[in-house]
Parts: sequence; C-alpha cells; structure tokens
Amino acid sequence: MYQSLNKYSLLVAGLLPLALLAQNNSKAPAPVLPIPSAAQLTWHEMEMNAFVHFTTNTFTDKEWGYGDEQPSVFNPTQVDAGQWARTLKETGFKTMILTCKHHDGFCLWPSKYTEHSVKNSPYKNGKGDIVRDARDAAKKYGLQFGVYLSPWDRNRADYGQPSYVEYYRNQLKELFTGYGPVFEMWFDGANGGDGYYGGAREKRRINGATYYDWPGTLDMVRKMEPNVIFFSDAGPGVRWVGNERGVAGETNWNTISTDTLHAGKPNIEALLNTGSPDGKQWVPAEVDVSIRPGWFYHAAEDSKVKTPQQLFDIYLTSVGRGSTLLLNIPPDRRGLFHEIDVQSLKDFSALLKKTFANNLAAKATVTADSYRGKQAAFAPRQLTDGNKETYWATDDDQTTGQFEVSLKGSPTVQYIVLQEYIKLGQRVQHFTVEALVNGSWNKITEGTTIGYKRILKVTPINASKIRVNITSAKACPVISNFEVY
Ligand code: FUL
Repeated sequence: MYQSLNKYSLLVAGLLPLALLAQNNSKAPAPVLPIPSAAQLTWHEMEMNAFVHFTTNTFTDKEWGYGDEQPSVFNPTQVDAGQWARTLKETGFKTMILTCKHHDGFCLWPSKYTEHSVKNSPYKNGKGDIVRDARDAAKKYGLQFGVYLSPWDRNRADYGQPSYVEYYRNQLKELFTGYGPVFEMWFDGANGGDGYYGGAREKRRINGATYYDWPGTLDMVRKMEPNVIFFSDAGPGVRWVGNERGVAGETNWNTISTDTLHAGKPNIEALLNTGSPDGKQWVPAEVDVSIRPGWFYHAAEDSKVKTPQQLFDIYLTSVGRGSTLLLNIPPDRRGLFHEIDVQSLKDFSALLKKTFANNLAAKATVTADSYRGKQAAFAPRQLTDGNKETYWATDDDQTTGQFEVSLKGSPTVQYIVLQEYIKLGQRVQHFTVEALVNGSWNKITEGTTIGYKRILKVTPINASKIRVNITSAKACPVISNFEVY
C-alpha cells in the first residue's frame, strides 16, 4: 500500500503542501526574489572597476580639502587620461569613475555654475576639461565611464540651504547631458561638518535623510540616464561594503532591506558587509579601496603602493566573495598614474592571468547525485561547459545536492571557483568542498554564500576528484559555473 503512495495521495493525507504540486521540474526553476536588474547584472559581470581621485588635494597634499584652496593650485603639467584608461584596460578594469568634484568643491570640468573649477586654474590656461578628457579616453579604450559628484561641498557659501541642492542638481544635469553615457554615479556618504563655505569658515550640519531630497534627485538623473547604477551606502544600485580595506563579507548576500539602512544605526558597517539573506532588495556590495593608503596622490606614499600580491589578496576578498572591486588609482601632480602604481597593476594582472590560466575542470567529466527533472538542460555537464547561461539545478523540493569532477591524473589544486546563476536569485547558504586523495575524501574547504562568484583558496593538494556539496540553500541550487585551478 505504501508503494502506491504518490504526490496526490500525500496531498490528500495532508502530508504535502499544495505548492509542491505546482512544481515543474522539466522547466527552469522559478526565480527566488529579489533578482538583479539588467544593469546590475552587467555590473556584476564587470568584476573590476577603477576609481580615479584627482583634485586640488593632489597639489595641497590633503585628503579632504577645506574648500578654500585657490583654483590656481591645480596645475598638472602632463595630464594624460589616455594613460589612465590604457593602463586600466590592459590590466582588466571595465569602468573608470572620476571624482568630478570632491568635498572641496573644485570641479574638474568648467561648470557654468561656479568659478571654483579648472576654468580658473593654470591648467591649459583655464581651457582644460578633465571630465571630458577622461570620458573620451574611457570611450577610446572601451571602458565605461562613471562620475563621483560629492554632495558635501565645503566651498559653497550656500551649502545647507535649498539653493545648494539646486546647484548640485544643475551640476548633475551638466554631467549627464554633456559627458554621458554615465554607467555609474557615486554618491559618497561624507556629509556636513567644517568647511570654508564661501568664507564663513564654520561647522554646518545637514539632515542627510531629507536635505538632498534624494528620491527627487535620482528621478531627475534617471530621466537622463535610465540605466545608471547609483552607488551610495544604501544603494539603490549598489551598496557600500562597510570598510575601505577591500574586504567583502565571507558571507555576502546581494540582498538587503534598504529601509533598515539608516545612518547612525549601530553596526551598520557589519550589515553592509554581509547583507541579509531575507533582504527585500537586490543591492550588492561594491568594494572600494585605494591602491595607496590615501585616496589622493601623496609623494610620501610612493613606497606604500599596494604590491601585486596585496592586490591579488584584495581580489580574492572582493571578486572572490561575490562582489565587484572598485580600485582607486590616483594620478600624481603631473596628471599621470605614477610608474610604481602602473607596475603594480601590471604585475597584479599578470598574477591573475597566471593563477587562473589552466582550469582543471574545463570540459572534464562531472557527475551529480541528481539533477532537475533528469533534463539535459540542467545536467551537471552544464557546470563546466564554459557557458554562463547554462546551469546545473536540482528539483524544486531539493535544496541540497552534490556534484563531482574527475581530474586528469592528480594535479595540484589550489583554487575552487563557483558561480550561481543569479538571474534566478541568490540561493546557496552553505557548502563544503572535498578532494579525493589516495582513494579517500577529505574536506578541503567550506563556505556560506556563493553569489555571482566565489573563489576559495585551499592549501595546495594533489587530488584526483573534487566534490562540492551544497548543504543548505533558500531554494533548489542553480549553479552555472565550476572551475578548479
Ligand atoms: C569617502 C570620501 O570621504 C573619501 O575621500 C573617498 O572619496 C571615498 C571613496 O569616499 O566618502
């Protein structure tokens, strides 16, 4: 009698929730909401973006200009945005985000709304436009372009008044209509405090939640650039990762509930760092970090440029934890990326290429304990076919699963790469990885989230097979890629 039990009899007996009857394992799994927008997906796939911090600070040796710097101090002699873009392109970066205006208020383009800009500097006798140069160079080398326009402005006399918000919006209009297409817009969180403010030299406080009327400002920008990605601590496009060290959470959910992210909330950095499994919005963490201790160039930091190995480690704690890296390279007083920084970037890029040159799992035989609806479309070979649009998945009622790959001989294994098919949402909550060594399985690593990409570094081991066990997931696992190095 028990053998004749089927889904329908279980349902009648009250043992099976109605929802399971709706499952159709011959079709793609239903998405687990929220899911990324098309623009966010593009952003995930970029993996490495670059920041370029350049302003009067470069010449005054400061990190935060007070706002009283004379435009005359801005005097780079050999600006070559082509050198920035070429270097970034050659070393694997996809976007160049320029500080068009930092907190000091100095504008790198000749804004018609202020005198505090390149137009009153000796640079090209006031005829220069570094935003244009950077945008054109980005285009020439096939990079996307992004803008950083600091909301906090320590130069403006009316900072704190409604008229300043108008000024800020006018500048956004200048940038988005004159310098597009803009891929990403960066709204940093530093706000209010001491400043020159047109000579007032005082401390000003604003209410960060209401002063700028962000919803209105974002709507205005979206009308000019519908697909722009907005960075701010709380998104809505991408969120801050909670530190400037280059480290995303080992558990890193792309999901978070933005209504829980208010300034001053205790431990907000920790929440930004990990996201939340039950987050209501898809707002992935972007890992911003500088190649030098400061964001701006200081000659005294020439000996402190991060080494290729340090950059590689940051790659593992950013891209390798499902985030996107935003690495800052500040031009020096000539207006060039310094030779030391360029060399470090080149060696980092070579190290990346060398480490991930030979995928031991490419085209290898992969088996799984099960796969969705026994359909070829969801079979384990989709894990290693090199096509990011195909994936291995399990049946809807199964939130665990394992797959293994047979390697040729017993090569040395040091890195495991896993990718979820995030178009259908982020699912995996825990997994382990085992290696078959001399006929017995050894656990070599484990992790929590995977997301767009997870790279695990393991103690080098000679293995004939590698097995991944998805031990917990929010819904059936959907894995698009598996690599072994
Ligand atoms: C912060 C700023 O205060 C820093 O100067 C830098 O621009 C960093 C990327 O964002 O909010």
